[in-house]
Amino acid sequence: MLKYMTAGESHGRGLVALMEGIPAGLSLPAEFIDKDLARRQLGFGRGGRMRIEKDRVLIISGVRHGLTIGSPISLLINNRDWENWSEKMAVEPVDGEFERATRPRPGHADLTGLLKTDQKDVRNILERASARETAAKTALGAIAKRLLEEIGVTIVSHVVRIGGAAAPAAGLPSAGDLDAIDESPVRCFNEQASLEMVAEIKAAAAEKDTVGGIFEVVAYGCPPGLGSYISWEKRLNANLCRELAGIPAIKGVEIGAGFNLGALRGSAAHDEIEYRDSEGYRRTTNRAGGIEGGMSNGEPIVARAVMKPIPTLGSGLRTVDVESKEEATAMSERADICAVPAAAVIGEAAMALVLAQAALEKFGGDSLKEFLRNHQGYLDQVADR
Ligand code: EPS
Repeated sequence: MLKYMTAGESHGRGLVALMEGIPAGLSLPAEFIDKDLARRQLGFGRGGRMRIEKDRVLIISGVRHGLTIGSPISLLINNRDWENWSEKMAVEPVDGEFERATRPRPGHADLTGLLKTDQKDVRNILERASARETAAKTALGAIAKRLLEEIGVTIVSHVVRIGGAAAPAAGLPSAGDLDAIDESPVRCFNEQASLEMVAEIKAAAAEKDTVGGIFEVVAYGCPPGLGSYISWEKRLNANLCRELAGIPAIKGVEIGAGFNLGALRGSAAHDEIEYRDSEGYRRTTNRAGGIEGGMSNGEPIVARAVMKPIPTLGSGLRTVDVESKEEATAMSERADICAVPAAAVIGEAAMALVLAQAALEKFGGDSLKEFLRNHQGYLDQVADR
């Protein structure tokens, strides 16, 4: 069982992540995690904060001499910006009263968070609701990716839409394309569409507006049988949707042909089965996005998620001041114009966490050796059928 949790406020001292369930003996260099932290910071349209931070992980526990030892792994990512906030976000009581943020931004957690927790300062809500948390999630996802690498599972993400600019429907990028995708300022695998996406972001910025989009995440190398048809909480598709929808600002998730399946007849919606001596069972198409009956079916796992435009607008939406109850313009914090390229990297983490969880459930093992032995035994069993 893989358990994980994050903590930390956007302008607090730092972010913390905790993970239990990774077997002993897995090589886990901090640089492996740092690489994804850096990738999460990229993308045209990010705000000023990304120029302040240079996220680096400090592994506090669970790793010795480069290898996991089976105990909980804990991570710390310091917020460089903390030095500008150490008083405003002090843990200890401070003298005097700070001006409260009272003009909640529509689209954010601000107003409902205040009502729910019976607090008066929007800052107490937004500090945790901020997508800064996703740095910690990305770090956890990198650990999951490291484990998955051992069983030949690789994950790639790319941006397929930003506002009105969409990448043409083409084949899926492979894991080997990841570096080329990361080179694009919007992490799009099509050069022309990249330019159009950058133009969309520039146009939104010029009008003090923001823009959302859609990213796709693909996992290669999953054996058939991760997840289960037995009950809802073990269904791989359910867990993938939950993890992806848990990324801030995600409003929709689809797997494979997704919402388009609603328009198709059954005869055109499924993936017929073939058998080849060299490859075993395979599908002629992949409309299911690699998941049938709540289980991976051996084809690439394909999920897409839509991110709404960031609700913090330079221009400010109409709101109500929660102290005076007067009409007001929503507060404007520093924010991104577009964070879809970053969300795609976080989507990789979501996919990795779900697949690592399912793989650990299927193969178990307290040591990497045991995990790999069980994995290989299962592959042999499948090959015999
Ligand atoms: C983010 C850090 C935040 C924002 C952004 C994502 O830092 P700051 O609030 O200091 O600018 O840049 O989060 C949001 C805009 C949001 O609405 O959640 C990060 O590390 O990714």
